[in-house]
Amino acid sequence: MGLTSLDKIIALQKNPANIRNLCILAHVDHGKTTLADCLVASNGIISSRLAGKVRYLDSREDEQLRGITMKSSAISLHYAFGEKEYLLNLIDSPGHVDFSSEVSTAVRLCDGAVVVVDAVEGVCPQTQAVLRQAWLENIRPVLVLNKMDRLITELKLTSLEAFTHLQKILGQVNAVTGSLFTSKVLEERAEKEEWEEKKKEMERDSSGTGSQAEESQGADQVYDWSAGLEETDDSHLYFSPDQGNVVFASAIDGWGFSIQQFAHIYSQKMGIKDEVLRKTLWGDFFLNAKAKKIMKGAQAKGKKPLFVQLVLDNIWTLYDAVVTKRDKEKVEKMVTSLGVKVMARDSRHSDPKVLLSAICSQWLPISQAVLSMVCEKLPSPLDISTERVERLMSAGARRFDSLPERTQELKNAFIQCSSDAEVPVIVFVSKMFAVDAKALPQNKQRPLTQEEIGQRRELARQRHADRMAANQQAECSVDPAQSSSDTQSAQPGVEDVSSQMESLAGKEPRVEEVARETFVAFARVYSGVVRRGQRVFILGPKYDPAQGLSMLPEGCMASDCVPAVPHLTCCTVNSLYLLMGRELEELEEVPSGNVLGIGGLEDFVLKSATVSTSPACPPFIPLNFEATPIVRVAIEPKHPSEMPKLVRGMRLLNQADPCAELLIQETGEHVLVTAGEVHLQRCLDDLRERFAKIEISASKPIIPFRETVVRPPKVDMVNEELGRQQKMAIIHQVKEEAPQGRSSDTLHVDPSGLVTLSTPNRLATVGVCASPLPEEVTRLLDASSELVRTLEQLNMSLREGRSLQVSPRTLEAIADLKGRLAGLLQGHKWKNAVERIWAFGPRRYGPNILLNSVEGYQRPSVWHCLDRAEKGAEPAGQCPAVLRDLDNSIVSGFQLATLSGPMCEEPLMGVCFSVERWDLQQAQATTVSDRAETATAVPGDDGADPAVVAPEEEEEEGGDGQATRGREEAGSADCYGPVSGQLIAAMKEACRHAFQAKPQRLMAAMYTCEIMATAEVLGRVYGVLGKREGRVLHEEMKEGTDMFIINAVLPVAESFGFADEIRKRTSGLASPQLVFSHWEPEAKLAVQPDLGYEE
Ligand SMILES: Nc1nc2c(ncn2[C@@H]2O[C@H](COP(=O)(O)OP(=O)(O)OP(=O)(O)O)[C@@H](O)[C@H]2O)c(=O)[nH]1
Ligand SMILES: [Mg+2]
Repeated sequence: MGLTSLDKIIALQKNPANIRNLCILAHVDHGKTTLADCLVASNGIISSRLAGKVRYLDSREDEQLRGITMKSSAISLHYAFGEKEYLLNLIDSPGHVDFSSEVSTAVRLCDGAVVVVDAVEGVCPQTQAVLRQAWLENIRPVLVLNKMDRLITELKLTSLEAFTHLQKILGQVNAVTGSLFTSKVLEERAEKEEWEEKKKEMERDSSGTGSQAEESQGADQVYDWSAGLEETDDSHLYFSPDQGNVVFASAIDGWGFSIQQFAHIYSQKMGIKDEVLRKTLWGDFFLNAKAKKIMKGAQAKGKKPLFVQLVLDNIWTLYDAVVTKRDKEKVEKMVTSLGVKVMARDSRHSDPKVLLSAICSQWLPISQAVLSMVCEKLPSPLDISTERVERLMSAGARRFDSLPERTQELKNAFIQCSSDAEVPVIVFVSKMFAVDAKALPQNKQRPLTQEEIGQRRELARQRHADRMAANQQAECSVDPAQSSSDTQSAQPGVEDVSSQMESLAGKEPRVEEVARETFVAFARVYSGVVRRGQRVFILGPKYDPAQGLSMLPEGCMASDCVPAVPHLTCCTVNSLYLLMGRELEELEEVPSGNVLGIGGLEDFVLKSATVSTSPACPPFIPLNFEATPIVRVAIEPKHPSEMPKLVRGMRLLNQADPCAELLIQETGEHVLVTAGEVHLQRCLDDLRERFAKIEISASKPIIPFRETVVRPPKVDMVNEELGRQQKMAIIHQVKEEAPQGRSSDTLHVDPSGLVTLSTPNRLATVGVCASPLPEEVTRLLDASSELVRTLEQLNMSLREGRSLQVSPRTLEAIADLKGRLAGLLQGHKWKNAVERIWAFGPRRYGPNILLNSVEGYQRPSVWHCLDRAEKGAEPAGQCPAVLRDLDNSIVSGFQLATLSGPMCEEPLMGVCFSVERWDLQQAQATTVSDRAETATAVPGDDGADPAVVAPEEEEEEGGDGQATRGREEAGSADCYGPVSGQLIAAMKEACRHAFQAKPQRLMAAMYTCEIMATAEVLGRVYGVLGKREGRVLHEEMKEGTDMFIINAVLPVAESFGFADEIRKRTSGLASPQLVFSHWEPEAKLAVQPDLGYEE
C-alpha cells in the first residue's frame, strides 16, 4: 500500500469533490507507464530510484518482456495539494493499436485524461485516435509533453530551437482538438437550425397560411457558416501552457514543470507579479533587462523569448554540466543554488543520468507538476456534464426525452453523484479482467498472529523430538530393512503431528481450491454506495427500462423475487476491491464517484454491463471500439482429448478480453479473431498459460477476403477493344455440368446474366441479376454500417408496430446517407435505385444492396422510418402476414448469399442484386392475394401500400416447361417443406448464380501504416514494403527532426512479421503500427464468370 493507509483511502473515497478519475493516453511508447511509475513512486509504492525502470503497472510478464503495455490497469493514489487532500484513481492504458479496445474501457470510467506526447515524435496516429476517444466520451484532457531530454541529448537542439519545436507540436495537438470541436459545433448548429425550421413549419401549419413576410425575410438571409463557431467559447479546449494545462517533462529523468511553477519562482526572484509571468512566460515576450519590464515581440526584435531565457536555458545548462561536460565544479554550484541535496553515491555514479535525475527530481519533481495540474484542471465526479449523462443513458439511438419519466429522473442521480442511502446505485462495468484466485486478498496468506506462531513453534519442536527418538530407535534396531517399515508404521507421533499441521494449514485455502482464474469487474460507481452482499440488477445492453418497469411490480428491488424480464438478471455483489495496480485490497463499500473492482459477477456479465439497484436505469451506451478484429487463426489442442479444456479456456479468454472473438465454426473448427499480430500472440499465450493450460497449436493466420464482381472487361488480353460478340463469348463460357445438387430444369441463365430460378415445387420463381456497385457507394456503405444497423432496427420496430423514438441527430444522419447514396447512384442504370433498396446485407447492414426491380411490386422502402418518425407508428397488422413472410424469405435468401460467396465462402462486398422477377404460381398467389385484399382493407396512413405480388404470366418462364406440371401438383406446403423456406433457398441460389455469371474478384484486406524512419534506413524500409506488396502513399520530412514519415498501405496477407522485419532491418529505428483500413480488389485473384448452365 505504500505510504498511504487503506483507511485514509477509504476516507478519501467519501469526498467526491476531491476525487479525480483519470487515465493516461498516448501513442505507443510515448512514456505513459514511465510517467505512471513516477506518480506511483510519489506514494511510496515503489522507490523513486526505480521509477521508470520497474514499470509497475505493466504487471504481466510479456508486458515487461516486450516493453509495451497490453491492458489498462488502475491504481489509487493520494496527493496533498495545498490544504486539500485528493484521491486520484489513475488508469494506465496501452498505446499499441492492437489494444485500443483497452483504451475504450479505460476512458469510459474517467472524467479526465492525461495525454502524453513525445516531444520528438509529436502527434502520431494513436495520439489522434486517443484524443478522438476522449472527445467522444466527453472527458477533459490535459497534456504532458514528455521526453524533453531527447531534444537536448538526441536532437541536440539549442534551447531556442527547442522552443520553436515545442510550439509546433502544441500547434499539431491543438489542430486535432480543433477539428473535433469544429465538426461538433457545426453538427449541433445544423441540428438546432433544423429544429427551428421544423418549429416554424409547425407554426405555419397551425396558422394555416404561409406568411409571405417570413419567406421574404428568409430569402434575405445570408448563410454564415462561421456564426456558430464564433459564439462558442472554445478557449478551455486548447492546450496552452499559460492556461496551466500543459506540463513539460522527462519521465525517465524524473522532472516536469508547468509554467506556473516557474512563474512562482521568478515572481519572488524578480519582483514581477505572478499573474503577469503566467501570461507571458509562454509566447512572444522578452525581458527588457534595463527597464526590468516584459515586452512583446521577441521574434521581431530578435530577442530571446522569456520561456527560453527563464526556463529552457536553465535546463539546458544543467544537462550540459551534468551529462555532456560532466563538470563537477559547475554541478556543485548549481546544486547549491538550487538548494537540493545530492547523496555522495549519486554524484560518484558512473552514469551521469543518475546524478541528473537525483537533482531534477528534487528541483522539478514530475509527480508534483502532473498531479497538481490534474487536481486543478481535471473535473471531479461532481462536475459530470448533463450532456455526458444524457449521452451515456441514450443507448440504441434513442432520444433521451423518449425514456420513461423515472429513467429520466435518474439523470439527477448522476449529476449529484450522491452517496445517500436512498439514491439508487448505478455502476458501469467496462471490462472483466482475470485474476489468479490466489492473488485475491481474501485468499492471500495473512500474517500469523503471535499465538499462531507460538502454536507452530510448539508443533515443530514436538516433531523434531519425535524424529530424534525415531532415529535412535532405528540405530538400535538390528535389521535395517525391517526398521524402515517399522519407522513408518510405528510412528504415531509423527503422523499425529502432520495431521495437526494439516488441520492448521486447513485454515488457509488449499492450493487446488484456488488454483483457478476468477474475474473481477473493472467498474465505476456513478451514483449511490455499492456494498458487499448487496443485491443488484444486471442490465444487458438490450434492456429496455420501459419494458422492465411495466413488467416489474412497483418498488421492486433486486432482493425481491423478480419475475423474468428480458435482458435483466439479479445477482449479489460478492466482494469489492480497491484496485492498486498489481494488488487488490478488499473493501466493504464503495461510494459514488470511484473506480473499483467487483468480484462475483463472472456468471452474469460477459464483457461489460450496467449494474443498478433500480430497474428504471437504462443500459449505458456500448463502448466505442476503434479496432476491427481481423487476424484469425484456427486453434486446436495438441492432444485431441484436451478439447474440453480448450473450449473452457476459450470461454475464459472471451470474457477476459474486450475485443478478441472466439468462434466455433459450422465445420467444428475453433477460431480466434484478434485485432493484430501482437494481440494474437498475447491471446495465444493467455490460452496456453492461464486459461486452458494445455499445449495448443494455432494455424497460420487465415487471411480474410471479400468477394465481389466487376464490370465485364472492355479490352482483351492484348489491349484490343472487345466487340459485343466477343464480350458475350467471354461471359458465356459454358460450363460442362449443371451445378451440383440442382437440376437445370429449374434454373435458367440468360446472356445478360439474369438468373431465373424456381423453387423445387415450382410455385415460386425469382429472377436475379448481379452487378457491381460503384466503388464510392461500397465505401460509403462500409463506413456507415453502424448507421445502417440503426436504420434496420428502426424499421424493425416500425414493423412490430412500436412507436419510433429516435434522436433527431440519427434521423438526420439517415437522411444524409440517403442523399449521398442518391448522389452516387446516378445514370440510367440506377434510376430511382435508392428508393428501391429492399435490404442491405449480409447481417442486414453489410455493403451489398438488394434492389426491388419487380414490376408492380410495391413494398415499404427501407427509408420508411424517415417519413414515419413524425407521423408515429404504423398500426400493427397492416402488412399481410403471408406477403411479409415471403418478402422476408427473399431478404433472408439475399442475406445468406451475401454472407458467404461462391468463390471461397467469404462475405460479399460491393454487389447489387436486383430482383427482376418474382412470380408466385396460382395456388400460392391466390392465397396471398386473398389475404392481401382483406389486409389492404385496413387503410394505411402514409399511402405507401403494403406489398402485393402481381401474379405474372407463365410465358416469360423461358425454357422451364415443367413449371406447369409442378404447379398442378403443389399445395402451399408440400414434400419440399414450407414455401417460405423453399423461397429462401431459391433466392440464395439465384443470387449465387447471378454472382457467378459476372467476372468475379476477391478483395484483399489492407492495412495502412505510418512508419517513421531516419534518412539512413529509409531505403531499407522501402525494400521491405516493396517485397510485401506495400504501396507508399506519401512521404514527408517531419519538421524540426531528421525523420521521414512514410504512409503506406499493405495487404493484411503480407503483413505477418512485417513490424518485426522493419524493426530488424532498421536496427529498431522504425516501428510501424498497422491499422486496418479498407478492402481492395485484387486483379490477380480474378475468377472468370461461370454461368452454370448448358447452352
Ligand atoms: N528519453 C526518454 N525516454 C523515455 C522517457 N519516458 C519514457 N521513455 C522510454 O520510452 C520507452 C517507452 O516507455 P513506456 O513508459 O513503456 O511507454 P508507454 O507509453 O507506456 O508504451 P505502451 O504502453 O506500450 O504504449 C521506454 O524505453 C522508456 O524508457 C523520457 O522522458 N525520455
Ligand atoms: Mg505503457
